[in-house]
Amino acid sequence: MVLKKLLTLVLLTRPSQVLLGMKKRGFGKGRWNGFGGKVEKGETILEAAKRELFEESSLKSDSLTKIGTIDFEFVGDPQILEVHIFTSTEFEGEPTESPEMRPKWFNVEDIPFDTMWPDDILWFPLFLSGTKFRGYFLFEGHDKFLNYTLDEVDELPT
Ligand code: 8OG
Repeated sequence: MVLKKLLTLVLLTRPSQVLLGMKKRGFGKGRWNGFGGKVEKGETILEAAKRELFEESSLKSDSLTKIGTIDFEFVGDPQILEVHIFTSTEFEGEPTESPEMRPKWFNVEDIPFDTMWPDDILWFPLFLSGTKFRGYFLFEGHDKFLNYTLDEVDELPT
């Protein structure tokens, strides 16, 4: 049986820049990433994306658009992480440090891929060009993936 855990990830942009946060604790600690986390019982994926964005950055967005979905499998772990990735250029508030994340705007040419999840360098160009995508990565540990698929798609399931 395949166990799936639903997660969200929000990547906000402004012209030529993307907002990332330095993850201060837990899964992915020490890596720059978008804002997100687990979908809780009783909420939709979109509701979870908005909630996690606000909890981790103090920003609110009512216009999140889904840009991609990636399944992550880890060797030896039966649970697959299904990460739903959203983006928006519209949001309210000031990015504010939280116990989980320290936000910072990056120019798109200075995205710190060396201190991000290793798969990100492959799909960020799709996200930055507004191309929807579906991906799968098989990780061994947290620093290396063994194989992957990444496909552009016209539509993404909600
Ligand atoms: O609640 P928690 O912080 O554990 O959620 C994990 C976050 O990390 C969630 O937003 C999904 C995201 N995430 C992964 N794997 C990867 C990955 O390979 N790349 C990026 N950019 N984000 C990831 O779980």
